[in-house]
Amino acid sequence: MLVIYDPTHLLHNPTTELYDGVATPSPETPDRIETIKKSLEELLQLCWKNPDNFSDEEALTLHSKPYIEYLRESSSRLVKGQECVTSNFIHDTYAPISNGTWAAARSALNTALTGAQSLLQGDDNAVYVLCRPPGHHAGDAYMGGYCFFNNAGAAANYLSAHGRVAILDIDYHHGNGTQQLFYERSDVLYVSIHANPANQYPYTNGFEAETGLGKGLGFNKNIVVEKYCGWDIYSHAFTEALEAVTQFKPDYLVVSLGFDGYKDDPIAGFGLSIENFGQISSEIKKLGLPTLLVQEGGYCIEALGDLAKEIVENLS
Ligand code: OKP
Ligand code: ZN
Repeated sequence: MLVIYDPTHLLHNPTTELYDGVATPSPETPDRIETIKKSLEELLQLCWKNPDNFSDEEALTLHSKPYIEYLRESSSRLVKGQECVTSNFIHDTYAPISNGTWAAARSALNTALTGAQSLLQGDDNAVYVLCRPPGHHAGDAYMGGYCFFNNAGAAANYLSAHGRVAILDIDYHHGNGTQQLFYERSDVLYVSIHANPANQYPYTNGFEAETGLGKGLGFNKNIVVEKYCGWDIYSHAFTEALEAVTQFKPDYLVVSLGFDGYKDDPIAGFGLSIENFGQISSEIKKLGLPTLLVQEGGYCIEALGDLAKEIVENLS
């Protein structure tokens, strides 16, 4: 397996998010990716690559001009130590911008697009995009939930010029941004298994009645499970998700890979063990598709390295 990694992510280092108006430490920290990197470096079958530079025109096609300019300017305006979570371009209070945010979010797009390109070139049948900040809550003109640009969405859109693309989102939270970006498209399928939005973030989207619009009707599938549901229930939901992917007959698979379903995740958790993530991974391998793994959430720092290893070892 090939891994794409860029240390530029370190420039985005938020200290606090606003939770119910109160400044709270942010769990979306640089050591998430650094700990996964250290752990994967122990696996000898991996190849590592730094991302290529993609132009703004290539990388930012899914986002609106005013939103892009807002993020670029606000990020450059802030000085060290300053953070900002209020604007017209945010859907919650969980995406703190600081001086390094633009560079880091932009590099995450390069990382995802380099992964997509490597997959197209046939460098490997599975590529791991080890990026942050995550992306699946970012929509065309908004940030939120630690996300600024939609990395998996950009990769899927890039691949869609060469075939049918299925996005399988296994982060604990619904990827409302990804859903929005592809809601009226039939060439990219979005399938997500996530915690019930009636009581879990992002609250506003992710219900099973949301199935797409216009041409996209039938190409958005939300599968809802409850917090701490455990493997018995989760595995059924996962099988249902895989059936939807298979039925679509994609040429490429993009996995929004969140580790926050892990049982000890501090902000989430489906009650899944490290072995369960291995089972998920071997089922994905059985699909036999060129697969791009794009890192999303996962906040249990002590387990992230083992979770990533488990995914890689069962998919290689
Ligand atoms: C991002 B990703 C926690 C309130 C909600 C936002 C969660 C964003 C998750 N105190 N926090 O999908 O992992
Ligand atoms: Zn999540």
